[in-house]
Amino acid sequence: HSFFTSILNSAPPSPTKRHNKVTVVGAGNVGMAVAQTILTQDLVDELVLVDALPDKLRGEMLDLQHAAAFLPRTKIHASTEYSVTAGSDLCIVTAGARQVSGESRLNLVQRNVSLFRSIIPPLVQHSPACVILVVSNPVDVLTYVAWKLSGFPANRVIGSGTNLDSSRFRFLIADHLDVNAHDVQAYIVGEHGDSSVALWSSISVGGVPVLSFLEKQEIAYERVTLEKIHKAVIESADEVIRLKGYTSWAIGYSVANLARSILRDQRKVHPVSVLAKGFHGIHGGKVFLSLPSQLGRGGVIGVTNIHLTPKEAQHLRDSATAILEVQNQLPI
Ligand code: 6V0
Repeated sequence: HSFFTSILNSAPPSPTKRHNKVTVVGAGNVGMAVAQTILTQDLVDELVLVDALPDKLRGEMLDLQHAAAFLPRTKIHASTEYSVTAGSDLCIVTAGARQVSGESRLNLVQRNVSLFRSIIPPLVQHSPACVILVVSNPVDVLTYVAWKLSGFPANRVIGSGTNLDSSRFRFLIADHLDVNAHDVQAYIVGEHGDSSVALWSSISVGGVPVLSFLEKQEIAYERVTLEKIHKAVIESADEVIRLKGYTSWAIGYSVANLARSILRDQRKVHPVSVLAKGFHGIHGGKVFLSLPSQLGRGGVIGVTNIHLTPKEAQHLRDSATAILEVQNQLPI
């Protein structure tokens, strides 16, 4: 029995639309914010949740499935077993020990490396052609760890990096100037963390380069304001964690935005963590950090040839050194 009667004598042709499947590992605050943002944006046909806690996982799956009447049609699965992830186009890793207030992201690393040993190999086994997007912190080091454990080419392993920091930066500049954050172009690159680098020369509002505008108007004090804004960006994760215990909405939207660029082959430029060896004088070790990169179906298409002042390039190399110091202590 069927509710519908076919108007054809034979079975209808199967749809030719590309089938998108995304896996989110870690059904915690961040994973669920990512999952629900992806669902509302109609990005995927199948969404898979994986976590180590079966009850929490099933609860989250049912809660999302019960919203089916209000959401674009998406098949939602959840399991502690990785076989359910088979054939994913994109695997987003948010599992991890959470950063506690006052703890630096780099301190989290040892706790999360061993987790990754149980997560990355099965993901790769079941989805050998996927793009891996790492969100767990410290994101730059863990993106390197995921790359090493996966054996994937570097274009298919990406860290969410400073995509979120740049969004916070754009919001604060927009708020300060009372303009729309969409019209603010501004990049934070380098480490997602204390040593991140604000590219002052990249800031423009509605196509007007902000620094040269301020210089021409001789508004010197604004430079100090912008520096304060960068400091506020660095401190903002800690502030949210102190106030509500974790961060979730902004990282959820930020990661869904990356997922859209990848799955829909948008070729948009995002500051994300990529293999940075050879860029801007970064030598001496394979390090992942954020650089404005073009994203599409295959992952990273290329890194933008941004112009850095000698000071900015030095800050970027310092950021690379800070990440490498931690990385070099890892048994990987
Ligand atoms: P959370 O709410 O504690 O969720 C973590 C989830 O991971 C839990 O549900 C765990 O059960 C699960 N988990 C633990 N071990 C495993 C395992 N072996 N396999 C599968 N699942 C497992 O943490 P929250 O969601 O708040 O944060 C997750 C990670 O994201 C942390 O490392 C954060 O520091 C990081 N963030 C990264 C951001 C970024 O910009 N890159 C931003 C915010 C948080």
